[in-house]
Amino acid sequence: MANLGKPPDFDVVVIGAGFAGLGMLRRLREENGMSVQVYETGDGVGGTWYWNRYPGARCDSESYVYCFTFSKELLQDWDWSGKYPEQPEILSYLNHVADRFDLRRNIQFNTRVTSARFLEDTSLWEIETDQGDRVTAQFLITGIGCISSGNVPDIKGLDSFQGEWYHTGSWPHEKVDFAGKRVAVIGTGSSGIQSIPVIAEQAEHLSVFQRTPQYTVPARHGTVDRKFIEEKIKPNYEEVLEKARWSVGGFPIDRDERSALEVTAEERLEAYEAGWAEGGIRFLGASFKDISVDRRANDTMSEFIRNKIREMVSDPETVEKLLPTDHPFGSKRPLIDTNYFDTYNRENVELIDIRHSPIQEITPNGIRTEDEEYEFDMIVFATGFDAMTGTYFKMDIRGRNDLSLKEKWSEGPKTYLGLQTVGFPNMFMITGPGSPSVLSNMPVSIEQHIDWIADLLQFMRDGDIKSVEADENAETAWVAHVNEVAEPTMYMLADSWYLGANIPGKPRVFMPYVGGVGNYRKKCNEIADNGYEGFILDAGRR
Ligand code: NA7
Repeated sequence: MANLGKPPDFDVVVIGAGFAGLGMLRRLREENGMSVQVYETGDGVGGTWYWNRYPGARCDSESYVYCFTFSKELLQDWDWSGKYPEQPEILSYLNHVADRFDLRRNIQFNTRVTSARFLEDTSLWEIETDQGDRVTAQFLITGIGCISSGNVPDIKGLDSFQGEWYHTGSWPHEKVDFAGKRVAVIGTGSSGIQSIPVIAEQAEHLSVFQRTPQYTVPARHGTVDRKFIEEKIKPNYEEVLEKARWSVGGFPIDRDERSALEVTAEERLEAYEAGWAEGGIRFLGASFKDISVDRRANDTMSEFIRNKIREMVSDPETVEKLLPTDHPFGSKRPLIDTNYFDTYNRENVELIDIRHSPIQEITPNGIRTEDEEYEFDMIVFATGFDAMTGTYFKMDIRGRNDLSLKEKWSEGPKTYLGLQTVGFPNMFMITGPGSPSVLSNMPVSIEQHIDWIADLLQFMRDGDIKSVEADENAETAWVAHVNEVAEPTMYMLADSWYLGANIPGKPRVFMPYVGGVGNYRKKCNEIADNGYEGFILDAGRR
């Protein structure tokens, strides 16, 4: 009770200094006039783009929509060099934002939040860090990313390996030299398919250990089309961005509103070929409306990609291993690549199918599968993340009645709108589970949450409201809705990290919201307009 009446150290503590944390800090400090403290584990800003420095790392969103939109000047001033932004350039951009808006003075780097506890007598959060900080704040906001806890699989013998090994998601800041080395890459998700072609060009020999074959689409990456940006984008930025905000995936592209099954085979092929030629998100986003919900429609696209693989890879045995036949296109995270399949035509690259001959152990000299032992100088784990919930569980977050978040979410995350979870008043998650998050162009979803949260905090301040907490019924209904919209989609037909299937023992629950960013934004806005329906606003505490 000692804290009663005492003001908190900060209005808000934000965890993380990636896109979400930087944007939240700026908005709350500059527009709400709040005191904000950000804690960041890394020694610089950037979040995902600080840690994922592996060769070939780049974003799958085209650069002109992978950015903050709060500043017209920033939008006009910043020039991306690539069609897709590459990791070093995104990191430079985020550093530029931090400097330009003087954000660093409220960020404490090299500091990991270890615990956060809701103090019921004062309705404040008490936050502790590994640097010995112990501070209070009225609000706790997580900007910790959805894919930020690396998954190094528990394979027997890793400690005995005498070569170098790395995980793509915590890549060293120093240059990793592949020259003259025999390298293994385990994993063929986004990080694998981006890094494999680059490593293949530098290493003496590269062995790719593949568990699940993938559908991947050429990115058609290159330098940015300046004419397009100067003539079509910059003069119309607000319009372009509005289109992205109300779209399905956060991109300003038009979807083909026809069914893949209502057109002739020739028309379908023509559409797929046109999309393939454009590449990347334009192939994925502009496809027929029923690819993600109708298996027969989906089969047409899945087979189209399989045929492309057959055309691109020359060795028939390798083709067989590469063909994805056990899951439909789009049921795992759609991938876009640069020279991925071509890489298997190189003399120094081999593909090892570990679905049929699983890895048994890592030995001092390499990797032993059921069939064979291979020798390596280096192993690259491109084995993904404990997505959506892993980073939350690394902290001891406790709400009312000392309930831990880990306990509350033991059967899978439960949230209202992916923004709050019952039992944890005054805590908000930016792109939390139950929101479009990873199924969308992240900055669009991040900024929507930032603005929505900041508006609510302002509403509370104006109304002298001390605490806000999602209502139990609202949360239950939202969780049911998230499941209901996911159920008929292709997403339920693969073992993916969206479902937690990549982490042994993790509950199989579809975590992001598949209803589309435009629909989701509309729901959030309506809820706010109705006085924050489904949230309990309490003026009484503190
Ligand atoms: P992903 O997409 O989770 O890919 C991880 C890959 O590693 C995938 O091919 C997995 O096979 C494979 N994997 C995972 N665990 C193992 C074990 N134990 N043994 C062998 N292979 C394994 O992670 P990424 O880093 O590539 O991408 C993450 C996201 O970042 C991406 O989707 C974008 O949003 C950006 P599986 O398919 O599970 O059989």
